[in-house]
Amino acid sequence: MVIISIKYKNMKKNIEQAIIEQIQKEEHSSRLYLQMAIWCEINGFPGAAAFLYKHSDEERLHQLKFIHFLNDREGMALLKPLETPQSDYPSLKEMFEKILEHEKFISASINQIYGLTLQEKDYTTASFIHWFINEQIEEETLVRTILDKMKLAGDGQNRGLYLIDKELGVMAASGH
Ligand code: OFO
Repeated sequence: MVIISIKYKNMKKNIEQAIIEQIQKEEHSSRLYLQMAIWCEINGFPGAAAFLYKHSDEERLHQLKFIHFLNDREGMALLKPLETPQSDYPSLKEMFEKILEHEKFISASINQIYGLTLQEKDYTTASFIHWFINEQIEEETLVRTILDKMKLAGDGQNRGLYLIDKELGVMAASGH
């Protein structure tokens, strides 16, 4: 306990705390998308499953990015308890609506940390957070594009749904 408290040299405690909470959110994101991938896999959407398994891995990398940054800045990353992710969805479209909602929540959280770094004049952490601000723009845009395609494909019904699933599989294979 004492050993940890003397290590706060590079980072204010409130920023460290905010990053620890973000580590928890990224870990939850990873598990949320993993559970969604499982739902897709057992409900006949292999393309969406591949897309979400991959996305789950990306969230885990985000979690690690925050962990390493905090440890490198002489803080200490801590893992916190996680809530059980939702395991059932009425439709693929509603699942993707949930993903967009979740990504907006994560964007707001990232922006809040950025605001805190400016308030505390911690420009090193502000610079690190920039990467996540851009990443969130990309993620939200990607999910909005998928939802738009679902609308164009007849609100994700029947053949439209099949084509969307196929496209998600192609996106997963090509690194999206
Ligand atoms: Fe970590 O980017 Fe999505 O949530």
